[in-house]
Amino acid sequence: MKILRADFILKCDESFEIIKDGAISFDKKILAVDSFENIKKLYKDEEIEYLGEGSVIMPGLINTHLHLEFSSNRISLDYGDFMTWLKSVIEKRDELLNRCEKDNCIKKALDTILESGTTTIGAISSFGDDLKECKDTPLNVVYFTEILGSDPASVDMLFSNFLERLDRAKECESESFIPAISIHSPYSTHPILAKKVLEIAKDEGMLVSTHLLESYAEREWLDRGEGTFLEFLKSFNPHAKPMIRALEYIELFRDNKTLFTHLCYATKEEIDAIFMMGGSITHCPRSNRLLGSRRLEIENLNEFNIATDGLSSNNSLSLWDEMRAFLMLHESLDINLLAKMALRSVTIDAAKALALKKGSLKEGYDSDFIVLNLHESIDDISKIALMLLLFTKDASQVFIDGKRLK
Ligand code: MCF
Ligand code: FE
Repeated sequence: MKILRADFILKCDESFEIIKDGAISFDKKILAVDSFENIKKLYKDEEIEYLGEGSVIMPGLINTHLHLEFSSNRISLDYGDFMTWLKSVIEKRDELLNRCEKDNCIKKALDTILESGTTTIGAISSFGDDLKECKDTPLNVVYFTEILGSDPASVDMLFSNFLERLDRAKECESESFIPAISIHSPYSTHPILAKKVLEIAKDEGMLVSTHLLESYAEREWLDRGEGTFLEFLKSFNPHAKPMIRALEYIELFRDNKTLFTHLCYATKEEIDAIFMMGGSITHCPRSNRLLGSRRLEIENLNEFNIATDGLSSNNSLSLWDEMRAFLMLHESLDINLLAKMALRSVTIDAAKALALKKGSLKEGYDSDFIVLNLHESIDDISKIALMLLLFTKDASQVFIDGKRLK
C-alpha cells in the first residue's frame, strides 16, 4: 500500500468533487480518498508522500477513439473536406503503413500517450498491424477489430478475414487488453456484415464502436443517395445506392453497448435514439475541423466523450491538446463550465462508455491516476479545471494498476 498527498484531488465523480489538501491510499485498487487530516487519522504510522505546491491528483485520462495504424502520418494527407481526405487516405494508405512499420511509429505513439497522462485507450484496428504493440503497452487497451466492405460478392471473404483478426485479438485478452468490435460506418460496411459481427459482439459481450454522420457528404448520401459520395462510388459501381438509412443503421445496434463517433450531422431524433438504447457519443473536435465537418452541437447532448481520433486526422494524440481545441470551439458556453465538462468527458463519462471501473477516484476502483502540477497554490477551486486545461502538456507522474510508470 502507498499514500500520496496533494494540494488538490479531483475525484471526477458524479458531483465533480474537488478535495483541497487531500490524500489517496492505494495498492492495485484505490483504498481511500479523503482530506489529508482524515487519511492521517486512518493510517497513523504510515508514511505519506507530499507531491509539492500546486500538485493535483486526478484519474488517468481515457481516449475512447483513436487509430494507431496511421500514426506515421504528418503531412501526407489532404485536409479541409471529407471526400478529399478519404481519397488521400486510400491513395497513401500503403505508404503510411509501410513507413509506420519501419519507424516503429505505433510504439512511439503509445509512449507519447502515456507521457501525456492518458492511461486507457480505445484503439480502432483496421488491419491488426497494431496488435503486438497494444498487447505489450502498459496502457489499458480496448481493442476494436474493424470490419468494412460494401461489395456483396466479397462479404464472405471480408468476414473470414475479420474473424482471423478478431481471433488473434482474443488470444491477447487480459485484464488490460479487452477485445471489442468496430463496424466502420453505414456508407462503407454492408448491413449483412454489420449484422453478422453485431451478433458475435452480443454473444461474447463485446463493446462495439462505429463512425456515424461525420460529414455532410455522408448525410446527403444516406438520405438521398446524392452528392460527392455518389460521384466517388460511381467509379467502382455505376449502380451504387446507399445500403441503409441513418436511423435504421442506429437500430442495428439496439442489443449492443456501442460508442458512436462524430455525429456532427445527426438529427435530434437520431441522437435521442442513441441515448435511448444506452449508446454513447464520441466527439473529436480537431478531426472534425480538419475534415471539413461542422461543429458538433454539444449544447444538445447530455453526455459525450472527447477523443483524438488518429494521426490520420489530427496533429497529436494528446487529450490535453484536444480539450484545449474543445474549449476554443464551443464559444457559446461558459469557459469554466466547458473545462469541467471536458475533464468529465475524458474520465468518468469515458469510463462509463467503455464499461470500466476507472475514471473516478473512488474506493474499489482501479488505481489508474496521474499527478499534475500547477506550480503555484490556488485559492479558488472553481478555476482548477480551466487552469489544468490551459497549462498541462504532460503528466508529472503516471500510475496504472497502482504502479508508477512515469
Ligand atoms: O475517424 C476518422 C475519419 N472517419 C473515418 N475513418 C477513419 C478516421 N481515421 C481513420 N479512419 C480509418 C478507418 O478506420 O480510415 C479508413 C478506415 O479504416 C477509412 S475507409 C478507407
Ligand atoms: Fe475514427
